[in-house]
Order: sequence, then structure tokens, then C-alpha cells
Amino acid sequence: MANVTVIGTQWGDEGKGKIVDWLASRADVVVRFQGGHNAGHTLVVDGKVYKLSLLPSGVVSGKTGVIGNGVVVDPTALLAEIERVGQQGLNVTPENLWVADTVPLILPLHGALDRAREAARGEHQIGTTGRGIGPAYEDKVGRRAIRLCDLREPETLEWKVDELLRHHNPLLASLGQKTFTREEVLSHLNEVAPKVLPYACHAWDRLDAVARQGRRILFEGAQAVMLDVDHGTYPFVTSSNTVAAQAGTGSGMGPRSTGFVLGIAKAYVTRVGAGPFPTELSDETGRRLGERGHEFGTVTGRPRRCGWFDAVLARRAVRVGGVNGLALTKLDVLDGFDEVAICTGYELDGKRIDAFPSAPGAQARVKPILEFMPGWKENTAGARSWAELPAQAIKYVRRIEELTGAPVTLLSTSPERDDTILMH
Ligand code: 2SA
Ligand code: MG
Repeated sequence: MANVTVIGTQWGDEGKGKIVDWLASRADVVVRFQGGHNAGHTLVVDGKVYKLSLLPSGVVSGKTGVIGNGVVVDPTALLAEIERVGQQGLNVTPENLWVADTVPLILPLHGALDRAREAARGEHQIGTTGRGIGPAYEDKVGRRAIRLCDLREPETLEWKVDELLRHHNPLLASLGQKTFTREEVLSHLNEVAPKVLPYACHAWDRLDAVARQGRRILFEGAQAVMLDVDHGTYPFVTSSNTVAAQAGTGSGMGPRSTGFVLGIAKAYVTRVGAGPFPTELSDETGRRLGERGHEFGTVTGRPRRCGWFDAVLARRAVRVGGVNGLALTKLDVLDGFDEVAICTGYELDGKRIDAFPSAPGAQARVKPILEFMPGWKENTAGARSWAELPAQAIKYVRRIEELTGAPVTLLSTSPERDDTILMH
């Protein structure tokens, strides 16, 4: 099976962009299957930095990019990103970008509702990216979303916009927000329609043809398993399924199309936004991880919370995510620490537990049980072979394999494409 699916195993920002870019050179088509422009993928190629949000990372290596039906698309954000990467010399056209015409659209009212709700939540904020992702997925499941294909039919748009506003305006008004008029929404849609419709197609049909020709598909996940709406730290999650099984559903392919599932894990853990984080370090060590790892959100610039590697959550992500092998990233950020630690279990109300609890109160109360190991003084940044790694770093990687039950198949030692070690 030549297809590969890449998913995050923590709370996002594990370095999926770089790994996807590395794998894209070996694939023919790169597919996004969930999320939207809440994702942020940073790619560094020949010293040039590309920040992608909605476009599949494959566009950087000149591959065909697909935005599958499982994604929610803000047409304005999509057009702006195409324009932005165009200025960096990447030419995105309907030939190399296929967008499923069934994607639900994110409209300005979704962003407004997302931000207003967050403000109203007070201390129970989720810390969303404010991009309207949650409200757009709600509309999809609520069967009132405006989809890309609807832009082809002005008469359909009219009744669908009425239906949409019947739902949203009372909500916005109840939160003290400005409501939207039918004309406002219609004129926005009519303005973007001619610019985005050229990309719209039956993506599932084209992907099916790609598969039949024996060409290789790379599925690019966004966010991560711990942000999955079913398997993550609910309600502090995103509004889509981020596990590998979604690659099929979100692109219109069968469950066996995912191929090898590569789970990306940072050598420590970060999280942006609120929610439980058992191994979080609110001390000097946490600050040092954030500084050395340049831990700021790609999309929103928010500083990320940092902590030790959590093997209990990683093991769970491996199992529910369907992970066959791990790619471990940012090992070099741990260079120079006297000691490094891995979480091997939790303590809840004085008792040892081996699984992360499901309810928010218990999730917030668990304390990590840490296993400390000696660190390494040598520099692992830029290492390109196993032999270049210090013995203690190898032990650390082996311990992660043991505890998570998954082999580390790739090791990334810097943001550069070629600083990647293939392990097995
Ligand atoms: P949303 O906006 O509804 O999806 O937010 C819900 C939760 O999901 C988290 N989330 C993310 N976590 C990490 N990285 C994400 N993408 C950007 C990046 C984030 C940024 O890659 O850097 O730039 O700030 C991402 N997208 C969503 C979010 O923090 C909420 O906890
Ligand atoms: Mg990111």
C-alpha cells in the first residue's frame, strides 16, 4: 500500500507540515480531509518559510492539492492564501488545486458567532482560533450549511440564506452582536463565487481515478487526536474528527485507502488554547521549552503551553488514531537538559490510574507520574543519521517506543526538509 496518512497525536503543532512536505515528494496528490483555516503548517524549504493554513502542504513541492469534503472552507481565506503563496512563487490553479464542491462554507457570521460565544464563556473558554470552525461544522450537521456547489445556483442560495439567517440572527442578537441581512450575505457569496467556483469539482471521483491508476495519495491531517471531537479532551477540542479514519470519510474514499498511518509526536508536548494538560510545566523548564522550540501559534501567534512527553496520551492516540508508526519531531529542543521526563501514568485523588479520565473535572485534577532520565549535552539539531545521535537521546526514543507501543519510523531534527532520519 503506497498511500500514507499523517495525523497529529498530541494537541497539534507536532510538526506535521514539515513531515507532510517531506513525504509529498514521494506522493502524487496531497489531500486535506478535515478542519479548515484554523490549521497552521510551517514549511521551511531551502531557507524559505511558507506558512500554510488551508492549502494542502503538497502545493509547496508542486503536487496536486485536494481539499476534501470533510474540510470547512472560508472562501475569502482560501483566495487570500492562494494570493499570498503566489507572491512567494507558488502558482495555485484549478489544475493543481481540486476543491470538493460539497465543502460547507465558512461565512463572516460564523467567525462572529465563534468569537462572541468565546467571550460569553468567560473562564470556561475553549480558546478557539476564532475562525468560525465550530459554527460552520454545526451548520453542516444541522443541514443548513451553504456549500460550495450552491454558489452555482442563485435561486438555491436565496432560500438557503434565509434558512441560515433564521438560525443565526437570533443567536447573534442574544449575544449582543450585529445581525446580518439577506442582501449582505448574498452579495458576499455572489462576489466570491466566480473566484472560487473554478476550483470546485467532484474531488472523490478524481481521487478514485488517481487510486485506480496506482498513483500515490498522501492524506494530510490537521490539529490532532487529542483535539478530535470524539476522542479528544472534550469540550476543549476542535469540531471535526482528526483520527486517520476520517481521511476516508473526509475525502470520499473507502476505509482501506488510508494506507500507512504516521502519527506525528513532538519529543515534548505543547498545547494552545484552554483545556487539560497533565504534564504542563508552568515553571522555568516550561519557559525554556517554549523559547528553544519557538512555540507560538502559526495562525494566531498565541504562545503555546509546554510540558513533558505524555506517553499515556500518546499510547491512546496511537490506538484510537490507527497509528502504524510515529514520527518524532523537535528532539533537538531537549538538547542540553540535565534531565528529561516522560509521563507514564497519573494520580487521581491519591490513586494511581493508567488511563486518562473522560470527564472534565477529573481530567483537570490528574497529576502526572513522571519517569526521569539523564539528558544529553550533545547537539542533535541537524543530525541526519541514527549514528549521529547521543546514546541518551537514543534511549529516550526507545523508551517512547516501548511506552506508546508504536515504532518511531521517522525522526526530525530541524525544520529543514532534509534533516530527517528514516529509522526502520
Ligand atoms: P477551533 O478554532 O474551534 O478549531 O479551536 C478549538 C480548539 O482546537 C485548537 N486548535 C489548534 N491547536 C493547535 N494548533 C492549531 N492551529 C494553529 C497552529 C493555531 C494557532 O497550527 O499553530 O495559530 O494558534 C489549532 N487549531 C485549532 C484550539 O486551540 C482550541 O483548543
Ligand atoms: Mg500548527
